[in-house]
Amino acid sequence: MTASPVPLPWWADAVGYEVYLRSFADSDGDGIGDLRGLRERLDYLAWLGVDIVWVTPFFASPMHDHGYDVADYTGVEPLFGSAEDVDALVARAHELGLRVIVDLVPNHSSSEHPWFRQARASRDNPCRDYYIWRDGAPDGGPPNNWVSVFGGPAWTFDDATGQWWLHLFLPEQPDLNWANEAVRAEFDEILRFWLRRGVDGFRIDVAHALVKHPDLPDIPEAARPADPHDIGDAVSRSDWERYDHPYDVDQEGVTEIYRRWREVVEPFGGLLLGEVYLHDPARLARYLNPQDGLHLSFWFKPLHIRWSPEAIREVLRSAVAEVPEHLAWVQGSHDRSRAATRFGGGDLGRGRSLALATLFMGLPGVPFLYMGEELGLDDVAVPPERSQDPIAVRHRAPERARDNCRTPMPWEPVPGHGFTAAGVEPWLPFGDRRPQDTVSVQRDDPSSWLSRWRRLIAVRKSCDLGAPGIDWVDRDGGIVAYRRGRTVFAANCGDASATFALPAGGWRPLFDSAAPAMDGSAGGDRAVTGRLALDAAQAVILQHEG
Ligand code: TEU
Repeated sequence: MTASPVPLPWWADAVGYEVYLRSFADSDGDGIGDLRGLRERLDYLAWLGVDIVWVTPFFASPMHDHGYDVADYTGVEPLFGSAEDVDALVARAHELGLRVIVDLVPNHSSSEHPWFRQARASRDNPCRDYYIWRDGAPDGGPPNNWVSVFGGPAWTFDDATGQWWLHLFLPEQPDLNWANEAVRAEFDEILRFWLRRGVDGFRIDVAHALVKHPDLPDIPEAARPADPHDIGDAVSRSDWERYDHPYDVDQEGVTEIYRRWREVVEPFGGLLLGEVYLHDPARLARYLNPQDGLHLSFWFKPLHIRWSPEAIREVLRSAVAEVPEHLAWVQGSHDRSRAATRFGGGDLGRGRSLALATLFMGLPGVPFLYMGEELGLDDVAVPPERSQDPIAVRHRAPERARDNCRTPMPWEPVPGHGFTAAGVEPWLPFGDRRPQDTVSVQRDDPSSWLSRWRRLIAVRKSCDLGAPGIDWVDRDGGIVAYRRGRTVFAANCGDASATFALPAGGWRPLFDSAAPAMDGSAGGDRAVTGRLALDAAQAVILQHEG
């Protein structure tokens, strides 16, 4: 008798899509995207071919960090809609075969959460220990030298109770104390609440930071050698990057929380996808134990590299080697400059972004798109007077502002861009989007970026990715390529045309990033053998014949 195979989880061959809710679709004409707007656009996502829709936070919030400051984990922010709108969203998504994952923010709450209000009321309030309070240093300064990710000290003094509270982000985002069992119990119930409402899982905000070293020691200045592949942008010159972080993030014990959550989500078949923002794949792997860890984590290194074959080879290979099967592959997010812009801007950047996506598609794990990536959208240069991001507004660091990648989706070439009603000023400007940037124009054009991305996703679905393991078949030079079972994925990540040797046999093109229409790849759909030539930024998927 042979053992029956372990069934694959529902996300095994999925493609994910991040919806930055404020900027996706505005149904009520207030200039801010909302849940009903998203529901009305779900058909588009189904048509595009994605399976998982990650929706950024829609919970009650004073919006100091645009919803990543949650004042009620089970209440819906009226700006985005109602609990019924969430139900309707999930129901419609499921009708279309889409899964919805919600954005859980467990590292910190809003300072307006009732827990924090009570915690602040007195030192002996039962909620005091939900947060991290300390006396100041002997000189009257903060308890230690920790810094906020957004800049400045990670501590704020509370006049009323004479102690400091810890916040790795804004002062309005006090860090929860995960050493407290009561906090753990609260979150078990929050997870169950949303699972019972029908959501399919969670994206877990700053999943690597929940546990802090109990002694809160000072952190040392960064001693890392410069990473030759790092993009070297404003982010890498921030307060946060000036330090190493041995005590404030990625502590022993954080994975215990996810072990507990696995038990909570398992009866519902829920997905746990961590925002584990660590650039060391070996550290990341610790969160992804198949038995009791997170099911998936994003791998963010591709958002921090310069465009070069060496950098791409390194970020893909190092992660695949350490964490097969459990990575969510991303090249964009609502926190970073858009991929097309980072990779050179305009058609150059768009082509490179599509080439990288082609490489993502055959790797073990789940590729995710950031809203608008499929249109090849560049950043919008949001003028300083329109800045919304607290990094720009509070910390006066416009060069690090995240607004440029968060502007509204251009759906149609009409006033309001199909995002909002004509004449409504959206919360962030549309910028100078052209008709050919919009969904409706690209949808009708088989040679558009959107059409190519859609074909790419369809090809991923059609090829057999069941084969375990991948073989890197590139040698050197500009081409990055690997073979998975009967399929080869290859991209020219260099600046000039290049050729590479295909593995033995005939190879039939399934996808060609440079081809304007289906099946019109460089070699037609005839099988190719021997050496294959690819232009700079051209990417292909080929299947072995026979
Ligand atoms: O971002 C997390 C974040 O900023 C960190 O992971 C950071 O990039 C890293 O530690 C630097 O090394 C999430 C959300 O995506 C973002 O929009 C929120 O502002 C933030 O958390 C706070 O909730």
